[in-house]
Amino acid sequence: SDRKFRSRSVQKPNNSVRCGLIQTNNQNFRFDNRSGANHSVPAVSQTVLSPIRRTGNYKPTLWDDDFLQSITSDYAGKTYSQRAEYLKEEVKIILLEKTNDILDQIEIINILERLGISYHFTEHIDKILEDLFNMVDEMKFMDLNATSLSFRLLRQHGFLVPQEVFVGFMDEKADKFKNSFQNDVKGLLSLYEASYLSMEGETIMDAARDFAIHNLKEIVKKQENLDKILASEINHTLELPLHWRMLRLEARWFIDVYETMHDMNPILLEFAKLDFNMVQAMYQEELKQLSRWYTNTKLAEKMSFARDRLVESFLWTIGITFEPRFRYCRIMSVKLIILITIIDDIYDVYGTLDELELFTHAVDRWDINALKQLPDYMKICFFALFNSMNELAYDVLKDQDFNCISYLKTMWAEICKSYLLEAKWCSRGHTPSLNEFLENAIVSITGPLVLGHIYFCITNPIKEKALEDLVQLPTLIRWTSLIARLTDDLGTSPDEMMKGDVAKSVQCYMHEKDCSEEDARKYVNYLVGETWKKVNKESVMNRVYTKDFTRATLNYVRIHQCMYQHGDGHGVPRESKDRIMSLIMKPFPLP
Ligand code: 0FV
Ligand code: MN
Ligand code: MN
Ligand code: MN
Ligand code: MN
Repeated sequence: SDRKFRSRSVQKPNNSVRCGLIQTNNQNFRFDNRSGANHSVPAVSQTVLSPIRRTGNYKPTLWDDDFLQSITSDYAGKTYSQRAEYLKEEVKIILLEKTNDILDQIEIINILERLGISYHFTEHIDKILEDLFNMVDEMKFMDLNATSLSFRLLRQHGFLVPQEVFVGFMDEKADKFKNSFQNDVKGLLSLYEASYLSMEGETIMDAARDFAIHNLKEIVKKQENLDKILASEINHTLELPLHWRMLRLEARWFIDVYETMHDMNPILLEFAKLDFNMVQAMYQEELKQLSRWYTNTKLAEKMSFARDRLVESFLWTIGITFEPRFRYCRIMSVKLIILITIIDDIYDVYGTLDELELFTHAVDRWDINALKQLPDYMKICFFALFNSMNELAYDVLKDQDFNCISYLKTMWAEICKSYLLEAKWCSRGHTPSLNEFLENAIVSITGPLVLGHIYFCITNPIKEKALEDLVQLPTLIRWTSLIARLTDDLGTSPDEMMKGDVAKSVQCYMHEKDCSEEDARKYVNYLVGETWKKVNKESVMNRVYTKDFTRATLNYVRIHQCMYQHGDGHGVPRESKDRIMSLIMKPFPLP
């Protein structure tokens, strides 16, 4: 009955290491072999003791400091800013003056968003979408593409347009879409993308998704003369819909697609490429600055057992906030993610249970005097954590006369407690029920910490109401953290099980239901889809947070789905190499 659980233990010879330690003086220490030459047994306090430690066997980074400092870009500085300003004005004229019909404006807004340049025109776009929302009754009478596109854009921008705008495309009972639309490729693609903006209980939207997926698959399969670009567009989005995609990477991909479209506008294309290159040059500067900081901390050198992932950490932060104005947020969040990565490895791989108790306690006290109780390798880490959090708190205090250190401290204490609980489960070989696991794992995924941290980085003025909400693990953060956890587990648990980590969502579900790994993965994927519906509702309904913050929470989910799309993009350097090259290193060639 416990087949999977047993096979888990068999695969992982290391799993029992923590339990097998000899207890001396309440420390998980054993006598090191090297001390075997001593004939008398020395007092425990002065012995060379060394715990048995596990290894993550992580691959070294692909991006060392010398390489990062050597990057140069033609698009840094002011060389191209005049051309960019000119193009930006031209795009504005296309959007506002040359296009009179609102549906044509919607099409352009869609292109601007997909090209990654809509952030230059947010006020104009919001105004147009407001006008569109005022004609929501007419949406029933548009064509399938226009209705779907309008629906998606409105919901993405926080307008609560009802699913009933689609009834005109369905049979009388409104339970199935009419067969007359089954070959409308453009309409189906738009309907498919729109269906990912659905909320729980919206059966019309469920029917829309089924109908679109089924027919798009048929079209790819049957139409031999289907346009190659269209076919690759369909396959691309069937793998992961637009609403779930990391914005920058999707823009990078779409710019190439757009270039080949027959109705492509060269002004839009040139502005998209130029802007991409200029933003990329800013990323490179940020990365150089961060690499200097990182090298100076000696964290990678001192923590050689842990993942050394500066550039990957930077990729996460581009996923969460990509716009140039969020530079400060990216810088501070990279530091945070590096610390999370190292501390996670301490709890999952390197530390002994007793050390982990000490570290958890030290973080809870948030007292630099706690350092003297910690083993040496933890001293560096705790100090770096202390400094980085204090740096953020200092900046917030300086700018806003508000001291947020107690919030940061509490969030970190919660993380360490959730990490410790997982380490204890792991050492006992305990596999909790999926719900018991997830209640803790939505904290241990660090969503509440990362998003709370980001709240302080991007919010000015900080609002008492939002803060009260934030500390209570509000639904927006619960659901986004849940998807993050589930996608992390889908991508990383195969390796984690080999290394003897605690059972993750997939394994907990297998254990609980006594089902195959394949079925468990299917169920976890299903949960991802259902939870997105809750996120969609939250992001439209909540009035507590700023648009910037709400967007960051959705982007936080998207970057998880990106990093774990084909495996472990954070732990395995080659998994993210192409993404890093195309987003951070390689500009678009321009004439
Ligand atoms: C966790 O990896 C980890 F370090 C991540 C996700 C990078 C940090 C990124 C953000 C916090 C945005 P791992 O799969 O080892 O995490 P678990 O929780 O499964 O040990
Ligand atoms: Mn881990
Ligand atoms: Mn962990
Ligand atoms: Mn059990
Ligand atoms: Mn993981």
